[in-house]
Amino acid sequence: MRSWRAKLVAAIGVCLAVAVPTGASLYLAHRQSLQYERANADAAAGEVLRRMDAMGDEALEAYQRLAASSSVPCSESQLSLMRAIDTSSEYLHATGYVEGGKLKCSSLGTHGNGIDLGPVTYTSLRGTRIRASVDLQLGGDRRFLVFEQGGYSTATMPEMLVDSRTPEQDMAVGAFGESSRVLLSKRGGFDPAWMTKNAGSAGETSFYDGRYLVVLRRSSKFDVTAYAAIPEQALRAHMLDSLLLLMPMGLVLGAVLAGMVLWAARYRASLPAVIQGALKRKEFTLHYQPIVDLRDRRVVGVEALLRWTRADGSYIRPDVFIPVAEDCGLIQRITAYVMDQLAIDAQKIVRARPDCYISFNLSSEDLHSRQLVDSIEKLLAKAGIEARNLVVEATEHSMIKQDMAQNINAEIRALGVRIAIDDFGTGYSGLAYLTRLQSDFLKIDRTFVESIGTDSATSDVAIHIIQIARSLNLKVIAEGVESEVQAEFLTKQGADCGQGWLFGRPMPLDRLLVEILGPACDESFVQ
Ligand code: G
Ligand code: G
Ligand code: MN
Repeated sequence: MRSWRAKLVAAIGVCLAVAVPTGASLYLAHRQSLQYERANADAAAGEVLRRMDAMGDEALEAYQRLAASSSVPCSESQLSLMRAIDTSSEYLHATGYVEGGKLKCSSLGTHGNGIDLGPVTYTSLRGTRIRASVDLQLGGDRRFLVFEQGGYSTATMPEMLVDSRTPEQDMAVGAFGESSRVLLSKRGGFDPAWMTKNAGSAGETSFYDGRYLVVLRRSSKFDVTAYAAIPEQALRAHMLDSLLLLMPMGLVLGAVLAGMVLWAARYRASLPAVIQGALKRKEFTLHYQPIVDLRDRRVVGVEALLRWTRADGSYIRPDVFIPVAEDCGLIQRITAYVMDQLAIDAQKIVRARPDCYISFNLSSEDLHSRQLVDSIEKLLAKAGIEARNLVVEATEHSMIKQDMAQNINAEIRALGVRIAIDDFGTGYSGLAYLTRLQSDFLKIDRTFVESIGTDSATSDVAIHIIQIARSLNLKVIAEGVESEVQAEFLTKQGADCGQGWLFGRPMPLDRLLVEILGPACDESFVQ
């Protein structure tokens, strides 16, 4: 059942390891190509807009210069001014004089009765009369964009506004009158629906209409909007390019991740056998971490913590192998091992400090078997220590089968051995349960000590746990105390003891005996 579940978890892990990077590379390719194309379209629309604005500026300047010159319309001096304007401007093909809708004369010469310019297509917001497609009768079928204001006119070849090179060959570009919605110049495909989209207050917008990715840029000066549009095929081609670049990376990453998942699964599957071997070869050792009275910082106890260094020197953390041992039914053998070692070490600790206690950790399986009580009795006898020198630590979680655990708890306490509830606050048992359970110490989990003084949601939990413990007459041990600030806060709130790097890290027995167990323990913690 367990191996079946482990296989399922591994299979799901492998699927995710492959699917996530592959999916991510697809998504990235899509996003990247869209971003790239949008930037291209934006640059192209920007270029059209720049030319439209430049042409508008040139036209305005031409009307001003012609109006300012006091020469008679169509006089020789005015024609030469028109020619001068033409040569100095980039986008104006011709400047001229208009009367009654007819071009009487221009920089190209006089036109007799005048060339009929045809109907005005629309009048812009600033009053310029615009004719979108005028035959100036210069031969051929060339059509001009003619602007007229105050009797003077300018003519531009619309192709000039859109003939710039674009990175995408099939990019469509053009410009239209913003308020009139009249197309002024275009190259490539066009959809009148684009003109109905509002470029917004920023004067710029982009959208995908199902066939084209379109960018609109509205002039801040004139009543015109430029656009650039990239057809779907071009988008797809670029997307494919990005994908060809990103997909192999995604696949390699997926394969590496899948390999890691498989490795981790196999490693975990092989651990039970390795743990059994380690028990035989005695690769486990116990380290001890001091527990101090918070008022005077004197050592009142030590917690035994299991350490596993393999023959090859690699270190395996208890949070890795303890859950595996619990899963595969090896935890009771580990506990027996710990208690064997403890019998030897406890004797030395108590000899050095008769008023100190030693605590050790139990798992849920341990608390479900009466054998534990016998083992504890044997341990006390073998070590030659008193019951008051021993404390067992059990997590809330480990007491799930409440009735069973409650009975064994009671028997342990009947021996005079005290019980600490470990990692308090991380389990899920109710308060009612805590009142029924007989115990002596409550250990505040280090996550709640860590958050002291921060504005995280759990920063007040330590205060509440201390209050609960006091109302139940339990001594409070705060775990994971790393700073003076935490220690002072906990002392002020009424916690009794502290354990953590501030007072001492877990260490081998010989170091504990030399460095920590100096002055006598505080009597009040030993009954
Ligand atoms: O100190 P350390 O990081 O090694 O502890 C990690 C976890 O392993 C802690 O939750 C601790 O309670 C648990 N642990 C350490 N030693 C033992 C042990 O001997 N038995 C059990 N069941 N758990 C232990
Ligand atoms: O059994 P328990 O879950 O209480 O184990 C205590 C755990 O906390 C061990 O893993 C131990 O190494 C670790 N620990 C002890 N003191 C500190 C500390 O001050 N800071 C941190 N981060 N971990 C600590
Ligand atoms: Mn513990």
